[in-house]
Amino acid sequence: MKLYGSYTSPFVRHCRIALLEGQLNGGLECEFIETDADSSAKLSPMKKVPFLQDQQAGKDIGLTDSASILMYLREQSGKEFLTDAQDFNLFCNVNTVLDAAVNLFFLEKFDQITPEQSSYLTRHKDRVESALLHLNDSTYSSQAPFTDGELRLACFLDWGLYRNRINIDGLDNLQALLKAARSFDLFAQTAPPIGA
Ligand SMILES: N[C@@H](CCC(=O)N[C@@H](CS)C(=O)NCC(=O)O)C(=O)O
Repeated sequence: MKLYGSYTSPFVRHCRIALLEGQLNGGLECEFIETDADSSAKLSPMKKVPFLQDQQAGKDIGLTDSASILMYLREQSGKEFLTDAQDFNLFCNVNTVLDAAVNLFFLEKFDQITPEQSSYLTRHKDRVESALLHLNDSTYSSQAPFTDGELRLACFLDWGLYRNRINIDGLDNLQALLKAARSFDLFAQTAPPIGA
């Protein structure tokens, strides 16, 4: 099995955590292959990371979204994935916010387009801000094990701070979750590299 991705993507990070968990608990055999935007454009029809290929034991499985990859990695490790509607809702909401924040990031980085130049990007920016306030209205686990909704949220928060895309000052429940996640060894081991 091969998991392709970058060391900075929050979507990939969540999959890398599930992969490490599977390797520790059940001997999951999967190689992580670092992949840049040029390669992902050639190797995945979605032109995004992560993607996964499994050609072990006569299989020919190609997965091109972090959600299906997580489901597959959890299945292969004998674990459940998103069985609770509220946690699933959290996972979906964080994906919505991440898509908005990642779009804002790439448009600014590659095309120098900012929300000041686009009413739809302003809506994306407002979405990120209102979602953070909303997500702060809940409390989260204070230590591992974390749910997949919580892991996705922690991956988003850490990426948002790493890329200077969010401010969580005063958002105590989000700060508490991030602090707790950072003391979970697999979350710490998958932190984005400084300066990338
Ligand atoms: N829905 C996808 C989103 C993945 C995604 O947006 N990945 C970003 C990196 S953080 C990417 O590869 N972007 C490249 C592009 O947009 O061209 C998933 O969950 O896997």
